Amino acid sequence: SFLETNPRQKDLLYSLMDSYAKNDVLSVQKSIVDHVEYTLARSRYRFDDFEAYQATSMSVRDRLIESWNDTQQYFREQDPKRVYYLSMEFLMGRSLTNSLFNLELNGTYREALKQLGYEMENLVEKERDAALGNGGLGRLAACFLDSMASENLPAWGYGIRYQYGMFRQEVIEGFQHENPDYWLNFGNPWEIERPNIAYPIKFYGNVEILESEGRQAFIWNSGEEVTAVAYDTPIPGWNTPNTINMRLWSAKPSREFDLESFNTGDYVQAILAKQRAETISAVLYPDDRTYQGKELRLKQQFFMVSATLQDIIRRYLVTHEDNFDDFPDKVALQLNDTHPTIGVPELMRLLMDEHGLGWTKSWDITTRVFSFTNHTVLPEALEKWPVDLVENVLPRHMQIIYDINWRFTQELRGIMGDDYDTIGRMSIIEEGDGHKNVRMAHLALIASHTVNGVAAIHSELIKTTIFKDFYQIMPEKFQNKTNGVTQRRWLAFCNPKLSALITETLGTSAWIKELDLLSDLRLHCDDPAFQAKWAAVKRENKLRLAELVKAKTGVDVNPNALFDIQVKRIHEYKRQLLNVMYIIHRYNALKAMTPAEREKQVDRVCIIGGKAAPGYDMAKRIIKLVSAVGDVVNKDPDIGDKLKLVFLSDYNVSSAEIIVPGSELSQHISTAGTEASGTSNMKFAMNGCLIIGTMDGANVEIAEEIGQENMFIFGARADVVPSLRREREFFNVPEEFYKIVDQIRSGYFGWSDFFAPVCDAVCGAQDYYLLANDFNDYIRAQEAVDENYRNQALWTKKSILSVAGSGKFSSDRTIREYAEDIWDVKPTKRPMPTNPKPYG
Ligand code: IMP
Ligand code: B1N
Repeated sequence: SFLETNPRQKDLLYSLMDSYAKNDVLSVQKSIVDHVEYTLARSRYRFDDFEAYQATSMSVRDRLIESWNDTQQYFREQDPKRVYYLSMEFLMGRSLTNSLFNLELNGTYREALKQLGYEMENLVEKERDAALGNGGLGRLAACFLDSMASENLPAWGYGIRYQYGMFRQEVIEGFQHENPDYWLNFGNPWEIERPNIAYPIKFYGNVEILESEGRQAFIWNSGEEVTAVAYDTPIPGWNTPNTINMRLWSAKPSREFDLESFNTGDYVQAILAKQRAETISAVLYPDDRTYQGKELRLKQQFFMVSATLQDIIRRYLVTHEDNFDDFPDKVALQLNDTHPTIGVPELMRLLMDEHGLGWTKSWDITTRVFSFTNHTVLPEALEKWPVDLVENVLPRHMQIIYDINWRFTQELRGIMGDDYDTIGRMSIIEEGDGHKNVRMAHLALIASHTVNGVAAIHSELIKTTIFKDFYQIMPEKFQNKTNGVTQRRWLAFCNPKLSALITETLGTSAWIKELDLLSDLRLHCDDPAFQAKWAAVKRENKLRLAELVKAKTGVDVNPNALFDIQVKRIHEYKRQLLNVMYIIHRYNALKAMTPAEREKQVDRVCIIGGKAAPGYDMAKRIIKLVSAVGDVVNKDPDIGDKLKLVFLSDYNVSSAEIIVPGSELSQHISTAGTEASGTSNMKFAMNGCLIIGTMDGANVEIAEEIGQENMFIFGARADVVPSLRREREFFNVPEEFYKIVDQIRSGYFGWSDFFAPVCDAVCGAQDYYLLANDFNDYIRAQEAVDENYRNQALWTKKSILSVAGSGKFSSDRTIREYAEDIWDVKPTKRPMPTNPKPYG
């Protein structure tokens, strides 16, 4: 290389940067003020909180880049097997606090800023959330990045740099309004644009088949080409010098000129057509768990995986000169649900058409690198692309999918003969009245060496429901990887007071890396002095949450009340409606009491929050119902502080960081068998919040770890749900339930016509999610909540035991399992940095 033949330049370059950025208070101040002056071009004598936030972030970013560069350099030298996490969503939230803590620079920066006249708390609030995800699936990807960095894995996240993330929700008179989230408006200090890491992405056109030397060559003449440009975000690990990378692709017009428009002289039209390329990465689809057969979405998926695979192959070839034999030993590709599955035929195409490998070799490589995570059994979420659409947008890929399917169905015939029913059910192509669809889950399963569910119950369910036929013939592919969350963001940083108390009590902060250590808190659960400290922390966190509620809703809530929370996407299967119906029941009961009786009841503040997909009519009606019930309850002078109900708008990662620590009871009440895992349940438990929930998703394992006696479990179990749906012979005749439905229907809360469809959806055979069946048992569980809350010592003990039992739910544990059982990647920790910097 240039430097090797020019040792003098190398000496010069080294002497210019022979040490790492210094991390004493004065150096940090200098670096912040330098950024104010030279990067922001503001006056170093006067800059506001937002500018201080920007300059601070850029100063932190300088330090992240050092660590990032050295880590990537080390990975290049070591050339370990790398894992690539492919996801259409990364719900990262804010970065400042997380970066400062992971770099162990929080104290220094806080002090540096204080001396300059700025409070860290205020600057932190200036950061916009990076909300490139819908909910659990996208947040899981973000927790995984944190854990992969902290576990020193040679890992990458790959996704899309949407210009508009998850919409900002405003609730006006109970109705949801969606506002665009143009999060990049004031710049994003955490990303680094890589203009020279760019790949062409093709769409449309046709495929030519050329015969040469007895072999067929396939030439894809595309009809549209865009460029994918890389933007990198450094992801620092905790307590390690490693910093890994999240690479997001942004669509730019390609440099190639569209020949036809050029020749016809329509220069301006040609430019405008190019400009439209940028729409590919413009916006995140806000439809959580519902599949929409939109062409743009397919183009987004292909755009992401094509750029990613080209980048991965380029990286591989740097050290493996045109020989793909070792590719499966160097590359693991994880599909986060089916969304990146078009990467399967794209890898086949790249290997065959661009790199000249044969089918057999390409298929062998493909099936050794891909693994697939399923996140839902809800039929409306399963991706099925119309064959016509795929043929039009990606003609070569449709051919390859047909070829994969032909070979697969031949294999099936070898196994099961002429059982065409089963073969038809398993085929990648779904045939139905004139329409053909590509079943992406089948493609993902066939091409992957492993498929996993995200909680034990869910991993069992996929074997008996959506993937039953596949489980019969390839049981060895099926695994479980119970989800987890990062305890750095979700306990250590978002709940500093509880975190300090835990560290003091355990005598170590090692739990921030080894969460199982929390189990020793059990030794202290009966100690009244410890309980008092624990309760005092919870109270402070409740006050913080009460401030948030006041700021957002104008409602004053009583901090002595039980804080009861349900925050998550609004969806019928999550049964926010069941929660509201119980609140109505509670309200009716309070109204029927004498003032003296009423006085004896436990005070409750009920908080419901979450976004509805913009096209999800029922979910929007449910939001309106929450507001309407809240309006009646909150204004009723008989009720006062006994019961409050608020809808907290625009629930997102940074509001969750306040809500979770301040909650006492949290609701995870999906119909058993519908919530694949849930991850907020883990966060709430980790922060000493008790769970009321069904035996669904990860709740089942949380109950195993924490003990059912420390939770409020109710409702039908998953194994009886199908027969309950069929037979409708409920365990209890829920008379009370139907009375409440009628109360809503009759206009007690206003809007009777508007709520009629909501009422219809839970009556009789329409009640798919079995609200009526579970209602009485839910009331029983809620009564147990009150009884427990009256005994504050008992409640606090259960709160301590919740935290003590949450060690399993660290995403570090999840990632270690993926690394060992699926990816076969090993920790690759770079040596600790030394000053002066190593030369070479
Ligand atoms: P769950 O569905 O309750 O398990 O929530 C999944 C996680 O997604 C939450 O804990 C939040 O951290 C995150 N999240 C952020 N914004 C949203 C949102 O608008 N809806 C749902 N989840 C969100
Ligand atoms: O993934 C989470 C789980 O904890 C939740 O239980 C599960 O519901 C969630 C299509 C999805 N499943 N499917 C989606 C999201 C966006 C989209 O366009 C489907 N999200 C989940 C993490 O495992």
